[in-house]
Amino acid sequence: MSGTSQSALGEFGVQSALAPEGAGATAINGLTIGMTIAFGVIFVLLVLFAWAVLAGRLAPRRWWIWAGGIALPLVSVLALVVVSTGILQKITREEPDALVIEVTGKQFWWDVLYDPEGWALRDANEIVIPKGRPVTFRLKSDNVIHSFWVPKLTGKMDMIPGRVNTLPVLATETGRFRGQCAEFCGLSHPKMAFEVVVLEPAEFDAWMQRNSGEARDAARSELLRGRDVFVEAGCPACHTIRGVADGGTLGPDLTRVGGRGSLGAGMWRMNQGTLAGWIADPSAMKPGAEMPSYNHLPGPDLRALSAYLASLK
Ligand code: HEC
Ligand SMILES: [Cu+2]
Repeated sequence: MSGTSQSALGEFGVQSALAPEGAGATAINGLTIGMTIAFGVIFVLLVLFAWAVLAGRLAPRRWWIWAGGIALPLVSVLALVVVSTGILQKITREEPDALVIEVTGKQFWWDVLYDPEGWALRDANEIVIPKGRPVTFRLKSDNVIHSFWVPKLTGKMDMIPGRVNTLPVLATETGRFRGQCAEFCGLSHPKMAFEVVVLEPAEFDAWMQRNSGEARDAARSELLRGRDVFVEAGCPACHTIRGVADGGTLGPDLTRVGGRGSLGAGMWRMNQGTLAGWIADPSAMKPGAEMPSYNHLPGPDLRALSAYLASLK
């Protein structure tokens, strides 16, 4: 992350594998700490041993080679393989009744489809999940390889064109956790982040209910104007706002864009100002973004359009 004052989610710890809030990340963190301690102890013993020999307090023996050169590495590496394979199996085991969320890596954003065989609710760049309920992420890409990583929840998993990888997650705390694309995927790869929002199960159900319908109505005349500009300017070629313009999938779904915590896949705070800046010149905010700039829009239209998008919560 660039560390500029504009970064939406720069607080320390929102993206740290050492502060786990999910079952997978907790297991990985335990393994990391256990390994560090075990190999730290071996290292200290080795240093003491070498010191004793060099200082002439211990005479070298031939069997040391067998014990220290073969037996010890064999036993410790074997133990590591057994323990880490067990943990890997545990954290990649899928629950049959898990909520399935399909996430497709794009350049440079995330298409999100909740429960593809059921609700089939589409969203983008922010993923809401319930606490304490198993979730299976179904990870895809239709362009290059991306990697889906939310360090506080679990390990990372690649998104590979032509393949479907699954990643089970069990969040143990509520909160907002930052994720990041972890595989170089083009010019704005470092600007391809997202947030996972973990809610209490009842709040999650209410969230789903509230968001599964059409976009919020444009209540004021400025917002109505903004909605018209959205259609007239040709935005629906790439974007869907349910109930206003359906079908565009080349860009993120905008049905509840103003309700997201960040704009541009985890990059800027979401508000009318950043929205207007984005629409006028996306590639200034994100080099290589596959959206044309709309700097020819008259000022009042740009204001109405950004006010309308900000109102979609
Ligand atoms: C040619 C396709 C295309 C057109 C036309 C287009 N966009 Fe986009 N838009 C995109 C893509 C692709 C992205 C994602 C870019 C990224 O994050 O890398 C995007 C991102 C956005 C975002 C950020 C969404 C988010 O979740 O952060 C907003 C807001 C947006 N577009 C608004 C508009 C508006 C308003 C118009 C019309 C004036 C428009 N777009 C026209 C392709 C398009
Ligand atoms: Cu990527």
